[in-house]
Amino acid sequence: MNKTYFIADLHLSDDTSLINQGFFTFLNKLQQNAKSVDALYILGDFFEAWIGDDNHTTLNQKVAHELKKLSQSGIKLFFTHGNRDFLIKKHYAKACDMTLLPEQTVINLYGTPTLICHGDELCTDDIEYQKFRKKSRSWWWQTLMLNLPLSFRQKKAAKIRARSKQSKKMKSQAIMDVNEQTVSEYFTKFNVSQMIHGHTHRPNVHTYNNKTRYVLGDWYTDLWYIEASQQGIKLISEPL
Ligand SMILES: [Mn+2]
Repeated sequence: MNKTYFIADLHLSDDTSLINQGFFTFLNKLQQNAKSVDALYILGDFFEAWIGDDNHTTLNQKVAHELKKLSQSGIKLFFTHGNRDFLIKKHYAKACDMTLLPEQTVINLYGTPTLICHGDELCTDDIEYQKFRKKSRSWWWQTLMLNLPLSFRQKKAAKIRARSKQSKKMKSQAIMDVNEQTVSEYFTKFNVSQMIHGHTHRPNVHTYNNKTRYVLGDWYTDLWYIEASQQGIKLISEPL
């Protein structure tokens, strides 16, 4: 029986060796079952930060190497940007042998049209964030950022990381949940009865009449993934 997998919010970085290792182990398991795995979808915030495809770190290159290996074993790879790694571009995607998806994509998941997205676009109660999101996804902002010297971007990222390390606990709680009105609008707009996303770090399965919304969890203490097949969808967590 063929399966499709979904993950999000791993927040990989040089400071997360346990998660990084857990991810490579996860990939290994998929690869061992490659014949029965159709695809892996990474729904954003895969990396804790991304400052440009020209920032070749040991971790970034190892991840690309492992993903490419997975792809070569016949598993299709897809990537939806998160609010932390939206600057991943074609160059890195090519190194990983993965397809970059638009921010919202409807896929045919074993016969059921399913909307997949990172999920930050559903958190419309956070007006400040939505303003930043709009700006940071525009071509002019991205061109401006990516044309800054790499060393400058690295210094800036290091500063942000130092600051966020101090407030890690507060930060993960501070992410707002989705706005249910927006969720309802997305179901209608994309004409789907099924939705899969991450971002909120509130893993759960929500049902509304005949519609279902699956929320992936982050990988801070356990790994979370969705396994979909003809039989249905399972939200699964395992210790890292
Ligand atoms: Mn996010």
